[in-house]
Amino acid sequence: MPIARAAAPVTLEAIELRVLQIPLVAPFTTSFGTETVREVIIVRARTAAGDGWGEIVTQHAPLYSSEYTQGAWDVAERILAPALLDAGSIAPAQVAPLLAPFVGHRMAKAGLELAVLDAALRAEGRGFGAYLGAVHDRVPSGVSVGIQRDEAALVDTVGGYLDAGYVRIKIKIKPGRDIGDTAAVRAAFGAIPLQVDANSAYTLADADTLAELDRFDLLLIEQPLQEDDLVDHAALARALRTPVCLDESITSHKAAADALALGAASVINIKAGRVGGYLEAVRIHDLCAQAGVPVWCGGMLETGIGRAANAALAALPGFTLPGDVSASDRFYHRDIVTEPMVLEDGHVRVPTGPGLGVEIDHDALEAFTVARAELRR
Ligand code: OSB
Ligand code: MG
Repeated sequence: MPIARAAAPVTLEAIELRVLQIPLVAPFTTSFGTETVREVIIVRARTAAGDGWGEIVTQHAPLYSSEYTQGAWDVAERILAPALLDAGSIAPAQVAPLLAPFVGHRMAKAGLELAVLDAALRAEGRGFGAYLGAVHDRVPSGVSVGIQRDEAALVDTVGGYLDAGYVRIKIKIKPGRDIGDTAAVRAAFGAIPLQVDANSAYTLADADTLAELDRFDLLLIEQPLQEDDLVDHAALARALRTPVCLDESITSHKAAADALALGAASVINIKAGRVGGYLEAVRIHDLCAQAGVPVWCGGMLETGIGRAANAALAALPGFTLPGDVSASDRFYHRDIVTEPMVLEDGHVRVPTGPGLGVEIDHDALEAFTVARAELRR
C-alpha cells in the first residue's frame, strides 16, 4: 500500500530559535573529540493552528561534519527561517524545495522542516510515525558507546548497557583504540550484536589494520574513511569481510545512490539531520529497501524532540538493524520533554500522539536555554 506522505499547509506566524546547553550524564568521546555538554538548537514553529517543534542537531564545533551550532544559528536566523516566513502558508513537503537554493546547511534545514511537520501533523491530529509509514509500535534499541579510558573501563561501561537491556552495542574506535578495544568486548561478552564506528579516523593505508577486525564477526564498520572518500570506501569494502556502513558520507538521496552504485557501502546509517530532513531520510530508506540494502537509524544525541522523531523513522520496514535510538537517560539526567523515552525490554516505543507525540517540559527548556531569537512574519 503506498504511503500518502502529504499534510496540509500551515500558516507560519513566527519561528523561535533557541540554543540549549544540556549536561551529559557522562563525557562522550569519539575519534574527533569529547563532549560533556550537548549544545543544540531547538526550533519552535508558531502557526495559526498551534506550535510545532524541531531540533537542529549540530554540535558546538564542526568536527563530525562542516555544520556547527553558531553557523546553523546564523543561517537559520538570517536566511532559512525568513524564507519560510516569507512563504506564509507552507506544507511540510514544500519546505525542502523552498530551501533547496541555499547550498548545504542540511541540519539547519532538517530542524526547520521538522518543526513545520510537527505543527502540520498536530493540527490534523496525526502522528509522525503513521505519517512516515511506521510498521512497528516499538523499535529495538542499540547504544553508541564512546571511547573509554582503557579496555577495562570499556568492558565495564558496555556491561552496564547490556544489563540495562540494549540489544546492540556500537563502540567508537580510532587508531590505537580499535583491535584491542574490540577484542576486549568480544572476550567479555561473547557473541553479542556488536559494531564499530570510526568517524572517519582512518585512510586506505590502514586497510591491513581494519582487516584485523574481520575476525570479530562485527555487524559492520561505520565510516572508516573521510566523508568524500567514496572510491576509497569501495576499495576498502573489497578488502574487508566486515560490511562497510556509511554515515558521514551519506548527505543526500543522491549520495546514497552513488555510494551503492560504487560498492562503497553495503549498509547505510540514516540520520535525518545529516541528509536535510526526515522526508529525505525516508527517500533514502525507500531507495535502500528497493535495493535490498539494510539501513538503521543513527543518532546525534537528540533531545526528546528528535528522539521521538527518530523512533518513528526507525519503525519503517526497511530499518532492519537496531538503531542508535537509545533511552533519554543514556545521555541526559533531565530532558526537555515531559515523558522522556525509556527502555522497555530492549526497545523504545514509537510515540502515537499528534505530531511527534511528545510534550515540551517548558521549565526544562527554559533552564537549558542560553540564547533565544524570535523571527516574525
Ligand atoms: O557517528 O553516529 C555517530 C553522535 C554524534 C555525532 C556522530 C555520531 C554520534 C553517535 C551517537 O554515535 C549516537 C546517539 O545519538 O546515540
Ligand atoms: Mg557514525
